[in-house]
Amino acid sequence: MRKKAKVKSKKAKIFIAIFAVMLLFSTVKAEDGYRLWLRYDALPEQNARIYRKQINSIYLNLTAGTSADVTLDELKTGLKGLLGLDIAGNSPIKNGLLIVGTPKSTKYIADLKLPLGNLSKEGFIIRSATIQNKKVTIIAANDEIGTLYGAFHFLRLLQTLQPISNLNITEKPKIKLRMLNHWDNLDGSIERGYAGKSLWKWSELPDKIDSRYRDYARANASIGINAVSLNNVNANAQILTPEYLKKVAAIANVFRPYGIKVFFSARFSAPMELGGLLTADPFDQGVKNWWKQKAAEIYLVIPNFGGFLVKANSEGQPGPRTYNRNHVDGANMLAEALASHGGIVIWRAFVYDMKPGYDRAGAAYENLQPFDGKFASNVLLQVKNGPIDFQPREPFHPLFGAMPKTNMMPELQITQEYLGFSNHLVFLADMWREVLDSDTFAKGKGSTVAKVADGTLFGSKLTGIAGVANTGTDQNWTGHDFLQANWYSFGRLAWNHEITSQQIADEWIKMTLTREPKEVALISKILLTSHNELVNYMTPLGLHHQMWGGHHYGPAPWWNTYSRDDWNPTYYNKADEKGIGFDRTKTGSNTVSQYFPAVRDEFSDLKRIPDKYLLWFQHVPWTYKMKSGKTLWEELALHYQNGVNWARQTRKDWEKLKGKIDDERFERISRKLAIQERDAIWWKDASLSYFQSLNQLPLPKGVEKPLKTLEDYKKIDLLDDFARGIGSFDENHK
Ligand code: BDP
Repeated sequence: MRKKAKVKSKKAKIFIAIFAVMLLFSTVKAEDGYRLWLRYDALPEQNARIYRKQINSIYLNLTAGTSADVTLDELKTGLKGLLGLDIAGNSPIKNGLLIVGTPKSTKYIADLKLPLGNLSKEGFIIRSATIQNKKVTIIAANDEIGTLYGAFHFLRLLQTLQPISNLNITEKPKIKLRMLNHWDNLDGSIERGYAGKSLWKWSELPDKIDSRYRDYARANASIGINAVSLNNVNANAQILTPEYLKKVAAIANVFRPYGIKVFFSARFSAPMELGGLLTADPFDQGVKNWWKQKAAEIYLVIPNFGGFLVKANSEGQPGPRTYNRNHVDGANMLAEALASHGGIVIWRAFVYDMKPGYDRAGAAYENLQPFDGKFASNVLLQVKNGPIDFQPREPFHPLFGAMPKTNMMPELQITQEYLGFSNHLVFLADMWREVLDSDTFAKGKGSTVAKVADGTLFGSKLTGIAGVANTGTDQNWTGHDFLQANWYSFGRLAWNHEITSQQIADEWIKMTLTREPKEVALISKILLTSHNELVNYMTPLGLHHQMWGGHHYGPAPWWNTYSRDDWNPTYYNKADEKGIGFDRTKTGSNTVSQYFPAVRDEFSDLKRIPDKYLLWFQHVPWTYKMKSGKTLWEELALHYQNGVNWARQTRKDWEKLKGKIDDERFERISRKLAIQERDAIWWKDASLSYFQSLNQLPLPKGVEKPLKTLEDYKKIDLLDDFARGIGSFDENHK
């Protein structure tokens, strides 16, 4: 008996030991994506050994504010993880010392007389130096927040295995306000959010502070994001109540050391909804007073409050035009309420009203351009990258360059409302580069959108760029592990719009997935080809808004039943038996004339317009001979097919990475890539079936026949989980 019991307990012990090891292993190696690009796992020993000779201790003596703690914390965590170093904060001068501070806080830095002059608060210098005959590295800035950005930059050098022996880096952000816009509702849902619920737990706040707020702030600071608007632009006035202001203040407190200011969307009719006023007319004294008092109340609770983001008179939102006032009247009234507190108003230019025979692409320009020079100096006009609405590809918005006396801020969408939600891998840095590099010709050649955004074209002092966030409560933050790269890219480009998408891809891959050169090259090929190919299988050659209305996921080029014409795909493709495309030239809506002459002339000329914008600006016969010598129909069909081929090839490429990255992420990404391939085929087949039903032309060689009939595609209920790819994929996939 006793022997048996002993055997049993021995077995039990072994079992417990195995279980414990497994548990340890699973916690250490849990590759759930939560750590984003800030993983700090040990570097390969041969690299770490070299780095440890160059860095082995820290001197950080910042006392001015709270960013000091987080800077020290970050460096300690980073250097411990990457290099295995245990370091305290105040080592004496010796070889390998990392000195972090401002000229005010640190005499060593003051003595070096570094050219920090025009680096503002956020810039920094990282330099290798010799002090008292010892080789040290300096991270210096004018302000604590600059040292935090410098620390993240330095850690990135290690994470991406860059040399650090002879550093001479000077960085400062090109754009002042680098902002995420969350479209989060106060009930926890997210408009156009595909990665779970809202990160903000309003019912728990202000008493309970979710640990994710800090992790989120840290991730943002690591890429230079310094402003966050918390709630949906389709706003609920409740956020302006004293109860909610306390909650917002609690979030703002977590963000502050990370250099992040909080904003929120203010509902224009709040004085009526909360204040019991009978109007929200911006000229009404009672209304003005209400906003002034509200602003004072906000700043008492949140001293570094950023300001309001406002969607007015757009898609049912209230605004000044409800009272026969205009956008300037509304924006300036709010701006005045915030001005004495240093707050700003971000007024959205996403305004379009349906009129008979109108072209939605021209609406924002018509509504806002006439007000150039009239907005208060603390107003930023936030303009979407393209004239319609976050399509897979749009030409740049004609308002860029057209309002030289107005502070203007591009709005990009990181969340993939029209680009396959969090199911499709697409690297948006490429798309954003295309927009930022677009030449408006406002002041001759070289007047790029980037120069409008950074203020250098017209000398604007208040500059900004916003991205609609793709984060949520999913453990990996963004639903698809790869789409973390878009959050990362937005921050990097907002900081420096000159870095290439190749560089951003390389950094992100090395920090997040692998540093093995062969694998990095393969993954970066996937990333850098993805945007073009997604456009190919969804909306090639300038097609746009071909998604089924409402949720904007799958193809429905035949859809024409919305009461508002401009929500119907047929309104945008104008396809019939003879041809396809939206004529925006002189013979059509002529909204191409909103661009400066050089651009207008290029896009109006069938011979000169780049293929990628063709059907955006021109209505073209199916039989039109393209630059390639093929007909438009052949080209179009081949573009769809190319997109499908890419999706297939990408799955094959991904398979090659099995065993090269951890199984968890490998499997999760594999499943998403399978959905993407299925959807690419669906897009091609549904779109070509429809167009073919109009033009009756045969498919060119090399294009696969659709799997189903047009009627089958029309029947797919896009509201079911299968269609959106979030149902059980394996059951449904064929
Ligand atoms: C559209 C979205 C809608 C947003 C709107 C906006 O479909 O959910 O509210 O943009 O930007 O793309 O205000």
